[in-house]
Amino acid sequence: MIEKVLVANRGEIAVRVMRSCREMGINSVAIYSEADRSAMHVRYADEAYCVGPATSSESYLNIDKILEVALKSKADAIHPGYGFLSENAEFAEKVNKAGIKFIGPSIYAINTMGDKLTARQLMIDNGVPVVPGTKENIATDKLKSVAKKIGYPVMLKASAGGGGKGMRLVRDEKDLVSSYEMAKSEARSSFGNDAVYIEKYIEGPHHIEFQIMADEHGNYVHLFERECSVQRRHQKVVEETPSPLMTPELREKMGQCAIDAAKSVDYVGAGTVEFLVDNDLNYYFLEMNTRLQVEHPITERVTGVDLVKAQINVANGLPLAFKQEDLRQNGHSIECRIYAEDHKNNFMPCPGVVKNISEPLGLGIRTDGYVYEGYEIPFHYDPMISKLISWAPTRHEAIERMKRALYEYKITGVKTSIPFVSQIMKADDFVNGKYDTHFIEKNMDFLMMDDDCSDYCEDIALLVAYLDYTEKMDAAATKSNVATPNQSAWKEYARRKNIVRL
Ligand code: MV4
Repeated sequence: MIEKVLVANRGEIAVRVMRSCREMGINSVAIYSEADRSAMHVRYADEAYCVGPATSSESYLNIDKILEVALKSKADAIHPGYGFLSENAEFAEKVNKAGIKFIGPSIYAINTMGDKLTARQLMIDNGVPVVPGTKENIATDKLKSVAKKIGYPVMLKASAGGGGKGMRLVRDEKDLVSSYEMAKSEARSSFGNDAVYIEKYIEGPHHIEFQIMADEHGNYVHLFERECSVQRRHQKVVEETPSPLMTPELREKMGQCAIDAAKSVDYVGAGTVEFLVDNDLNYYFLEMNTRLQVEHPITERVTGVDLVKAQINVANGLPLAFKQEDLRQNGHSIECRIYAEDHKNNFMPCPGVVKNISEPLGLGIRTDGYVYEGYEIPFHYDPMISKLISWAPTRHEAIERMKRALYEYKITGVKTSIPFVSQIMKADDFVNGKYDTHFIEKNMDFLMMDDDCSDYCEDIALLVAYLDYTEKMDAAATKSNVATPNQSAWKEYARRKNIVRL
């Protein structure tokens, strides 16, 4: 039985994983970079070890160093979280070879799903629908005839890509060859694999994914869908479950396809099968993510399943504690990702020191975060600082509750996407559940129209505090000749009066 887990990650997900470990009586080991000495996951863990300098490639991606720490600390399992080494087959293999359990699927599953052409072929063989297109790396001389047969617009995709990398949309034959050359060279330089294939382009698609869970005894379940169409440049911003587009019949069919996809690689653990869904509710396999996802909490909220606990139980060789017929979607859950970024300045990341933070609480609210007052968000890593998750019996109430929680959420010192996601909750297309992957670009003007004044309100509050203070001091001075107040005195006064806490 697993008694100590090394969490090979940082930020909110490292804390999230350790929380379940603590509930299970499992000790947690943190690893951290030199920039993360005072990070929350280091404080939360039972033990912590530095694995190198701030740069990810030298710390959170340093396989040999992480293994050395795992052996030294006598961890019996490693949880990779998401990102970093979570879908790195070489890492999983080295972990297993060191006699440590990798909390995730087999090397074979990671490799097969990591190569999009191999995965596509496997889906075809297993009756899972894929977007019409080619099954192999397309050669230059066949390019035009194949594209013509599929019909424009078409999409060129790198086999080693995924998540939007190495992708080109081609609307006209005249752009085909140049786009193909670009996709190929991008794939070669980014992935060291220049295999490219062609698909029919699906207009205005939805991104809907299914959570699946499997054990080592051949049991498979899906934990329903997540609607992830609110994206910007392939970065998810808001996710919800159930999907407003879903019908019970479609859910049943897509859920079964997700299970078939997982079975085709003998999948074990938690995984996610992504689909594109068009406006006629045709659905196509896109890719399978062989890890826990950022947006897993909304699934946890509607199903009542702790996915990290389930992952650890599966890694212990236990059978799944639930069957498909035990699972229900209870109510509605929404997640807003909170980034330290300035959406008014081209979504520029805004690392820096968090001055004040007060997180929302109350019925139906969960925050998964890791920043605290005085914490300096390092610029070396992803700018996502927390996830705000709402739950309510209905979608309408879940949106109202999310708006309430976003109103309560106050962070000063760094700019955050709180005002931006607040506008998403108020956008008609979102409220009506009528949105696809083009939602953000279509609604950009409205989404920028927030009433956030944190830019200047803090300064104004300080001025008011100063005026208030000097007025009182002047009144006192006329009586007793006291000198004009110094800076630190009126700042202190403002702080005591809570005027800077916006
Ligand atoms: C597509 C597509 C339309 N047609 N494939 C983007 C991420 C990568 N995993 C696949 N992506 C897409 N593939 C065909 N044949 C549109 C997208 C796409 C997209 C997909 C999911 C979520 C957001 C998206 C935003 C732009 C494009």
